[in-house]
Amino acid sequence: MKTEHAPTIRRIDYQPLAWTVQSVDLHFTLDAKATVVRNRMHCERRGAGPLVLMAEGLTRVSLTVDGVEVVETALRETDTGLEIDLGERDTALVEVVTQINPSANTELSGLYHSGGGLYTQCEAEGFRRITCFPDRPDVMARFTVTLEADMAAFPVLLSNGNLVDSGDLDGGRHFAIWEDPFPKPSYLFALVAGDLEVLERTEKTRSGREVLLQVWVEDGNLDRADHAMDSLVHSMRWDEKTFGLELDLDRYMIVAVSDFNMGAMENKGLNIFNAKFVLAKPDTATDVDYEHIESVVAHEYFHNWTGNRVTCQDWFQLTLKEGLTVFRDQQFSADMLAAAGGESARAVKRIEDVRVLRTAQFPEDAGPMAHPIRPDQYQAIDNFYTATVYEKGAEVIRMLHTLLGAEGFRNGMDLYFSYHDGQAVTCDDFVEAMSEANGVDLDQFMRWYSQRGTPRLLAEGRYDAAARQYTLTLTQQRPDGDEALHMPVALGLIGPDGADLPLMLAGDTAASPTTRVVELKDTTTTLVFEGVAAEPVPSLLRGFSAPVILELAEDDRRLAFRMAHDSDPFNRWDAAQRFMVRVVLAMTVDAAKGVLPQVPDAFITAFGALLHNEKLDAAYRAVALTLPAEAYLLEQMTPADPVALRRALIVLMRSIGERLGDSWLGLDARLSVAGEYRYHPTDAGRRALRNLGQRYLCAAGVAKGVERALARATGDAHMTDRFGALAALVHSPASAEAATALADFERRFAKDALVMDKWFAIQAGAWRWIDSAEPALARIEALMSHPAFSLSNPNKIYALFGAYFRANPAEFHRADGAGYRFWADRIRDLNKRNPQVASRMARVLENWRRFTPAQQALAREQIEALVGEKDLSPDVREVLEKALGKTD
Ligand code: B3K
Ligand code: ZN
Repeated sequence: MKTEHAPTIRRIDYQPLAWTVQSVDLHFTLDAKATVVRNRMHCERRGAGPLVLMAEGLTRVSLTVDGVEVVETALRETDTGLEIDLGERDTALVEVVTQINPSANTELSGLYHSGGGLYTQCEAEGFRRITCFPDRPDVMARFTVTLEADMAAFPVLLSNGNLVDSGDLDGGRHFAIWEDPFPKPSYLFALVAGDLEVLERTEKTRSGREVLLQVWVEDGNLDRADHAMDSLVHSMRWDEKTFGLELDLDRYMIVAVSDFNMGAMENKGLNIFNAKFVLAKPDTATDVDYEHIESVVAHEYFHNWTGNRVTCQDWFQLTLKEGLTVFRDQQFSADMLAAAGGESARAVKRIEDVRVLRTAQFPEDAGPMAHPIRPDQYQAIDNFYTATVYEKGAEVIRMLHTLLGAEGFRNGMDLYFSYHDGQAVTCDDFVEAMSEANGVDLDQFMRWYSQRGTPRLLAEGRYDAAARQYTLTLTQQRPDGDEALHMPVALGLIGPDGADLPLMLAGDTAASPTTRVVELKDTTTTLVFEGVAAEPVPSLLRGFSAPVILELAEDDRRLAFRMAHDSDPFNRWDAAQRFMVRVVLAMTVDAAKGVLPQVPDAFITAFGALLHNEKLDAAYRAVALTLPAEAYLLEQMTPADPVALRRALIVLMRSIGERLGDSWLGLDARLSVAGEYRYHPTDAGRRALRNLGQRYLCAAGVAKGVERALARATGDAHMTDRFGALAALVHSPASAEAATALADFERRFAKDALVMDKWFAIQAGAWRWIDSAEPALARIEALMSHPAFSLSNPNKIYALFGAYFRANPAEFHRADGAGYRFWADRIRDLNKRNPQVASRMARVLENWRRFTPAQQALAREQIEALVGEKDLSPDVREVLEKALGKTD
């Protein structure tokens, strides 16, 4: 592990390398403890200078150039690897042999051992932990890979591309040779060796080519692979239809592995997945798991074009592939949902995506890690796989889609591929293709790539009855005083009867439809709507057309009106969220003063009206009646006081459960879904609303609700119902029933690692509904010695520690600072094992300055103690120093 203070890498310093690699032959003699890698690179000169190879933690066995050992004088060891002076040559065959120990690789970057098998993770800089190589995305080479291993230990041998040969060797060994026909950067290299089972399907691509699709899983999991396979086929079809993009290989493989740092990885033709985003069957996976699997499978598949065929010049351009691919997977999921569940299901998807943006990205963009979607500098690139690069990046692409229209966007994509297929390019190249294909100037739009912080949009409306005019003034406010942004604002005006008004701006010859997209380019824009017969209620930023914070003064009456009438389903949901935020914040002020918070009648009435509106789909009602996430609410408080917020939320949830108890109980019976479980948005929506109702009923301690939840949690329900009921009990004062349900769940699933992750997470996130309840921290400390828990498995870390730090703010930010001390101990330990995971966990306290002075002092003490330690990984150090304001 590198322990030095890492240097800052800057975007403006980008230089192409003097040497590139045309083709590479890799030969692996695989072994869990001592794998030997022989790497033959055919290198070609592109400019003046030595051959630069990156290397990390490798034992080098030999190094030759054109068959001759490299003399010491031609070799320079550097902080990141080595440089070889190749004299006057223009081409060179460089061969390097290294030895590595996959079992000792606890960082899970490079080649590592998991559950008896060997797996790789190379993005961003893992390949240099396998062999010496110019490990940068702008070096694209053709790979041939030979894998050789013991047949009994590693019966399956996989790598990128097509299998060209395989066979037996002496001594119970065997080999496989894989050839990837497409040049690729080293971060897309992958290999898998293990005892795996496969689900296979052959499909024809749109042009009639037959392709073999495979989902590889550990022994015993074959009955959980169908949904991933279906999702893959749907993704293929969608990309053919929407973007004319076809699978370019004869074989496409997905492999599920239990130990994995993130969600999944788009290695060319050999995607490696965290098992939780592959494995599902009704008894073990919830509707939400099914939904996530579909979108992650799609995301990795879509990378094959946006990321693999056209990749990034350097890691600063990460959003080029990530923002675009997230946008593509969001559109795919929305289309899939709409095809099965109608347009309302599409709106629900948009709402979920914006919820993620607001809870994860907005706080990031307001804290010490704030960065533009294309950052200008970093110390550890793994710290920049962020919500900003991914989710805000996707919003930026979505704005292009809105500004150019679906057809214009498609034309831009076509042009992008026609110019850049097979290249490593920049975000400018992408936006230029969009601009050229549409004859639209997007220079100002590029500012989205360089400004950090969430812009605010201040809106003010004025109605002039005599002139029948409505004047709307929209003012952009940018955090760093940056220049004005180019953004689309979709808006409508709602008449007093609740119906949208036709929109007519000065200069229009005819009224436009009821939602109109206005392009803002200036700091202030004034719009004058003509012929407005009565004072309208504005509905702004429909569909969340730009990633900004909209500030518009609306009283309770207006919010209730929009909750009832806004024709834009996103804004209708948003009106409910705004009402909830206002109510919760007012209640929190009382809670902080020790006054018992009161829930206003007007709120319960508006909430109940949505609940009772049978014209709205169940899925939509479920999202509309879900309270905003605590992380999002804390963002609206200064100082943030999680304990007072929690007190307010407990009162609010109880009150919703009590005052609407009969309605929830009635719905519970009406929403039951008959027949076998199927993953379908309509069914899932009914289950979601029923589970939400259960949460409110149990929170209020409604006896019938608790009884039903206990029966469901311990009966023979599928996982969506079982877990929904368990969650309702754990998040309630019914502690005896919760304990019974938790014990039942543990008994059933003790051997099922993925299901046990849910069991750990629900307990780590448990609120204290009654004073006598055990604090979450005590429970977590006890669970660390549970036989199903493991400190070397990232999913377990995220389940037990991540859920506590992120999803349980009131318990984590305890007044005695015990939560922070626990956090610091976990970071110390994880830093040694797995810096990427440690750094993700370290980030949970980056916004420590937002909390009360007493909490700030306690948090600062722990952060400073950690920063003072000398063996901190660059990943963790960068995060903590930024948190303290030591680097920018
Ligand atoms: N591209 C990978 C992320 C790799 C993260 C490396 N620390 C997964 C994805 O976005 O599809
Ligand atoms: Zn991605």
